[in-house]
Amino acid sequence: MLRKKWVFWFCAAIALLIVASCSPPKQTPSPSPNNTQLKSVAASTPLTTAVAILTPTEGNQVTGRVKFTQSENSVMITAKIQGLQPGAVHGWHIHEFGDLSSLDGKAMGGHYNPDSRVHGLPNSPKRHAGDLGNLKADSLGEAIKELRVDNITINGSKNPILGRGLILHAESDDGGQPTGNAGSRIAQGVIGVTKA
Ligand SMILES: [Cu+2]
Ligand SMILES: [Zn+2]
Repeated sequence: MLRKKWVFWFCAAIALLIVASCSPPKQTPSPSPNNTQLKSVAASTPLTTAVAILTPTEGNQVTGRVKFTQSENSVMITAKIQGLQPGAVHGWHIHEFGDLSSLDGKAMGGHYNPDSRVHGLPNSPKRHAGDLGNLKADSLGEAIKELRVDNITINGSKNPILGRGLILHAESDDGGQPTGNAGSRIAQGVIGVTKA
């Protein structure tokens, strides 16, 4: 009787050992910072910065960099543009599409206008979300502009601009309808994700 019990417990112990040794080793996922970053963007984690690099449309020489910085209730837009005529005033807007495929900038579509408003200058509360008004070149043909707006977000729920287009026009924006009479498109860029 005592011997039978001993045999039973011995076999049970062996069986347990076999099961334990056969279970697969636990896999620890290898951390990948790049993947994490890409997933965050896809899941619309709020971004704090975005950038548009302006390149000249056909027949023009204007280049520039426009940075967007998100704070709680507004976006600061900082532009540095080169290759303009000294003293010239140029309209600029966020346009509907981030599509660079047209040499004249027309693939960018019309002004970004998700609220179905009329055109206006930044001092007007009733304007297209993409209406940024004008910037002015200095005596060297360079324009540096800072503008804070509260009607857009980089990729939040209020009029997100990520992936849209940025257009610089040949003429000034006079605030008139339908699009400010700012003339042809001399530079274009896509608003994209940037490091910081
Ligand atoms: Cu425009
Ligand atoms: Zn407009």
